[in-house]
Amino acid sequence: MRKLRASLLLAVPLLVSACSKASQDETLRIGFPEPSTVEGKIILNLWQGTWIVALLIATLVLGLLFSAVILYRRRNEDEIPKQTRYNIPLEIVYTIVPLVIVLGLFFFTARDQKELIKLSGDQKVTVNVVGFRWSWAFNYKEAGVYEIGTPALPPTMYLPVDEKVKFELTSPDVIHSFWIPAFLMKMDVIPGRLNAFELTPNKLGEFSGKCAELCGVDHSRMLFKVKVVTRAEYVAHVEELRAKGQVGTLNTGRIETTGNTGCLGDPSLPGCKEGE
Ligand SMILES: [Cu+2]
Repeated sequence: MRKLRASLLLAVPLLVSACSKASQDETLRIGFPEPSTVEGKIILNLWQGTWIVALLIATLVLGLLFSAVILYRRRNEDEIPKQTRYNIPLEIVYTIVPLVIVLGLFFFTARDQKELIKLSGDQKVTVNVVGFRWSWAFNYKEAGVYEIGTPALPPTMYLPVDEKVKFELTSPDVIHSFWIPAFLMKMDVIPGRLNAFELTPNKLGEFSGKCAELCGVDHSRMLFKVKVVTRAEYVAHVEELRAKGQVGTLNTGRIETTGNTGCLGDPSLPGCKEGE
């Protein structure tokens, strides 16, 4: 099945053959970044599978279209084609076939989604992600520390590699959406509701994240970074936050928060001046 998928996807752009291995891989992912989580492969497979179905259908439809254009073209000025009012078997086929395709796509989507949003509760790290106008706070629940950002100083989330993490998403104001493209996963952050999902990052490195829901004027500034590090570096970071006094939990946006969060050098926030 994997070989079939690769060959079908490779067959599409023949120009790929002239390209490097890296760009071939990129073409095979059809725009998706390289998955940096264990679960990312499920999403990538679904994406590629859907493309294969779409390409097969496109080939069939275009093939029928052009063969009809060529085979049944008008051959002289007076020709009137045979008039057909209906063709029951054909109509049954073109009703059933799309139905099977849609149900098939639905089946695989529902199957994978069930797996992806399943909460097993055996995570090593739990991060309560608070999306607020206009940045993010990360409450590391086991460690009892937090990080908070501003539009000018986007926060960085640290995660230990190869350990399952549960993200608990909350918002004190409007709907945001928590998205780390390299993790191939995105979920809405809805006020008054606890959304959650679990992932296991399996590649060391720095990844970018953003808000994926048009939430207001500074939506585009709701950026953050994710650093997937070794367990030792993760622990060191937690201790760093503790040393800075960022202990406890932030449930609301920083604007309503007093104390240690301060203005973090961002004069654009209400009540904040340059140098604060
Ligand atoms: Cu937002």
